[in-house]
Amino acid sequence: MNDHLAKLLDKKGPIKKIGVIGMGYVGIPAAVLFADSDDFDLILGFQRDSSSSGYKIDMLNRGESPLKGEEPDLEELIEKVVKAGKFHCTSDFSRIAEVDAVTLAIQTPFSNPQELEPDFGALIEGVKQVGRYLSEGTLVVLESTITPGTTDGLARQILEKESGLTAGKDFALAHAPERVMVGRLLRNIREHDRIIGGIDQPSTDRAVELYTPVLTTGKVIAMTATAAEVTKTAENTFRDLQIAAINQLALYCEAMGINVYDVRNGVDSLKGEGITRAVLYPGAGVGGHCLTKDTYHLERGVKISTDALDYPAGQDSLFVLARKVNDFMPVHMCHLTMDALSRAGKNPEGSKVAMLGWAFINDSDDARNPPSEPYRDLLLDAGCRVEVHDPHVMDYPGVDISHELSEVLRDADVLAIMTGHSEYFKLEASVAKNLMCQDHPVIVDGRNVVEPDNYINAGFVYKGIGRGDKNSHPMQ
Ligand code: SAJ
Repeated sequence: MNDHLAKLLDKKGPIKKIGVIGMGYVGIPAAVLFADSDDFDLILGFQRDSSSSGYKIDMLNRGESPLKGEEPDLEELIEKVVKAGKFHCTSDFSRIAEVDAVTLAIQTPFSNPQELEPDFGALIEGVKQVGRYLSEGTLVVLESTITPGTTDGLARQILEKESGLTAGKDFALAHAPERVMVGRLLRNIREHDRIIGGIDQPSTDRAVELYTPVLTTGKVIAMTATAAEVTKTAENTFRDLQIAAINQLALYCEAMGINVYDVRNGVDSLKGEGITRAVLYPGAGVGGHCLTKDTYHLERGVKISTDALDYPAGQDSLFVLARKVNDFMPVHMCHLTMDALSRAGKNPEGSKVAMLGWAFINDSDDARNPPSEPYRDLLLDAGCRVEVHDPHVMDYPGVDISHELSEVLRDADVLAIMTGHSEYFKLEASVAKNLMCQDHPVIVDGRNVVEPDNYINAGFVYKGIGRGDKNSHPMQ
């Protein structure tokens, strides 16, 4: 089979026309970087003409970027390749028949965040479209983050069923996971090493041919398709694990009455050949669209594996336990809040909590799966009144988000910092105390934003994640 495919690809010659499906944060920069390469003649960006995102088609064909936020050089590059006739966006998926290679960059959001089950619906629809118009000798590449086993399993089955062709014989199939971050899309594609995994060697080689021209400092790291899927999910699983390790240590330090940041600095000081310690930062929780789901992609992948998993059998893996530690942190924030209210002689019922920060990450408006949401839910369950401030998030379903910090702080019993937005580092204890207008207001610092003594000396009841050295301070 491989020989047949290798001969077919050889006969077809170098990749000249590429299709990119999904004109989003991943697809648009990928498409215009392909278009900017002299190795390729034409890039077609495929976008469903739906009510929610069909507007992107005309915008892109006018050389404009439909993406929000600052993306250095992206708008200029779109305009350049459109003017040069190297890139065109279309909703006519039948034109997939024209291309030598097609990549799919379609989001796999949660269908149910509580169940952490991904919704592969849009991706499956995209794969079906490719299958319908797939021609012999074409390379198909999945860029979305997917459960290990999907490329060589579900995607392969759909493509073969829809096209009547055989993967690894009539067409090449690979996975090349995206590793882009908002604000640095073009730079990440050019400079990050690119994991590329085919279902067989000819597929891997063909995918390496596709991506090599857009890499500047990034290198190709070739492997099998399933290894590529595991790499992508594991790199985020490992980050989540590292964060869980320091969160667990922060809870230990609170219990032992010491400062986790002293310990962190100490552990981090151990450096030298090969003795690294990836000590990250404790906080009020882990949100976002990557770390909250990729562990469960990996877990599902190993569950459908063929050989028996030797450990763990029937209990949480280390990785799932890490997820549970990180998901406990908003609960811990609530415990700290309740303890502090009790020290201040207040009943949670009716107490006003000023929540500072809704976004899942500092100085961003990205509010996907924010730890602030479970924290707020717990406060409401305890009978608290909650007002939320965030300088960047404009709106969020079911939550009023204020942009007036002084209004949110006014007459509040508790000031709780959930996101480390730069604005909060400038807040003075005296200003907060005057606005809160309490003898002993409470501050719960979830992101190590404030200097504890500034607030303790101003009469606050202070609680901070990992601050066992301060959390039982004498009242001023
Ligand atoms: N967080 C901590 N402590 C830390 C670091 C992060 O509590 O030391 C929390 C953040 O507050 C946030 C969550 O974890 O709630 C996720 O933060 P993140 O910095 O990992 O940001 P993400 O979720 O956008 O992760 C993305 C990932 N990139 C891709 O999937 C392409 C991840 O692989 C990158 O490592 C990460 O960006 C990055 O380093 O910027």
